Amino acid sequence: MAALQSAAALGFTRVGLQSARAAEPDAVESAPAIVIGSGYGAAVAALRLGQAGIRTLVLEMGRLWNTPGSDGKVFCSTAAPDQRSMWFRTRTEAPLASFLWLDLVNRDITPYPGVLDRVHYDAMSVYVGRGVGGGSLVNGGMAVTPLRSYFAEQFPTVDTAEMYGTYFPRARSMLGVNSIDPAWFESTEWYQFTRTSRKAADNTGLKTTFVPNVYDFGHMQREAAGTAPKSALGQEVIYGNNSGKLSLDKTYLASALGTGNVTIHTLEKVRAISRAADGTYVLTADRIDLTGKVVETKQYGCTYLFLGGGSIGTTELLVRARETGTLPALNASVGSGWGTNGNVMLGRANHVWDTVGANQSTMPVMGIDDWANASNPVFAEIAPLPIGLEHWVSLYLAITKNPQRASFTYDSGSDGVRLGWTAAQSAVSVSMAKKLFDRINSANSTIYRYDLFGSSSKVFADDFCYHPLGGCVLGRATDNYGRVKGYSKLYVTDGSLVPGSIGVNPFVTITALAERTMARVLAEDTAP
Ligand code: FAE
Repeated sequence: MAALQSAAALGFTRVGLQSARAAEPDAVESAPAIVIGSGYGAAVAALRLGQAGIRTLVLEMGRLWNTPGSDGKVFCSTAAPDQRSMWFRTRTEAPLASFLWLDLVNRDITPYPGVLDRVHYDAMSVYVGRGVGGGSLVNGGMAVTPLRSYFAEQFPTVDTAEMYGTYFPRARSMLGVNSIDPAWFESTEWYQFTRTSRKAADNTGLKTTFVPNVYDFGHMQREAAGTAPKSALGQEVIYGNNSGKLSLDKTYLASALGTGNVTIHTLEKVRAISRAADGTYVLTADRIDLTGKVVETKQYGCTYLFLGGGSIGTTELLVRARETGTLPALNASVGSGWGTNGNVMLGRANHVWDTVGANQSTMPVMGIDDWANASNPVFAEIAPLPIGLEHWVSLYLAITKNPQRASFTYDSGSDGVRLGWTAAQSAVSVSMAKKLFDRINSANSTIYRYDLFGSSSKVFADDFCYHPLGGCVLGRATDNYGRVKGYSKLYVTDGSLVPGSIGVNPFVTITALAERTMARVLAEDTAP
């Protein structure tokens, strides 16, 4: 974090534009390379550009999360959310809306650039991280490498041997992936909830598997022993972790700033991209203050532009650029091929003797792996519900092989995009999750929980997702390496490249693909 603080102080040169570009503002800040966003794809781009000696500017719409609030902590916990929790809201919008049908979970808050956003479309809302580090600040840290055969199915033009031999190992090592000590897992009260879910899966004849994480399990054991401050064991996760988690600001982005070639501007949202006559890119970005007011509109120029705003951020920028005519040569695939990674959340009620424990770690470490079941492939993460009391709920985030895809369209009224995803498309994920969990309930004589997702007794939360994927799919909107078709020196490096589904939690895949893109681009495109 010290690296981030010192590098954030670095300035940027203002250069005058030539008169040929008189229609544009008379001054821009320019850099050879600009990266939009600071999540996984963006962080990889920034580091590799910086290491190549290319001066690079990162534009991130969220905050740099390094300053403690009045409670001495940078982030707030899920148990006591305040303004730091969510992106400009008057009330939190947690995924679990209720407990015993009561609205005990959400709180009124003051609008502020908080770390978690929930972006609403007509029939789907998407959770994303906001801040330096993007989704890594708010996610559960599950660092899963996809099944090789499914990766090959989703990316038929990508060399899987190279991915599994070079880029996945590189991504895992850079991200600091580690695994829980199985002996500690079996003995600690903090994973009783996982062992209870595993027992239910075992009784059904289903396979469970440990999943690695970027949370430091050594730190977690010290939390349990009382020798480190509690973060994962202190109900911290979706609104940020104050310690323990290797989010991108501690890995890729810290290294990127360490090269001395990378600068990050925060609270700056790029809203338009165009191309100048000389082929360089011109960006328009709104700088906001902590109340959300636009205090300055800036213009940036660059030769190389890397889009890492995430599946919905990048896709919105490119759809708008195509439809408003600022990048008219973008092809028709831009905006399409979007999916939820088949996400559905649900809870089961355990028998009174099958306790889940009042103390639960917020970091998931196990999944039920039924992906090999060709008639109903599902991978279900065993999720925590850490509310500090015994509640007998087993919670899951199911990743189903839902083949449905949707497209984004430009809405000139709002200058935003609409997502064509429908409730019927979510119903496909629900039906797959239900088939698996009906089996589990039947084998264990248990039932679903009806009280967790609002007052409507909804069992399957199918109206939000954590894993937005696609919109600028590799090989369709881009070439086989993320170079955007129709333009040179324009690249996508984030979750937009993944065609709607990858079968497991996606950030390791996004990171590895970005490593592959950067290796190719730096070898072929940036020579003088
Ligand atoms: P992402 O990390 O979303 O970063 C995009 C960044 O760009 C953000 O910081 C934005 O603020 C910024 N941005 C967007 N538009 C603009 C703009 N116009 N101007 C300036 N900045 C902009 O993109 N995945 C896993 O693999 N394991 C997990 O355990 C897991 N748990 C999750 C839990 C939660 C609650 C959530 C929300 C997600 C979870 N995910 C998990 C998903 C994972 O975080 C997500 O796939 C990645 O963060 C996506 O990486 P990208 O690089 O695509």
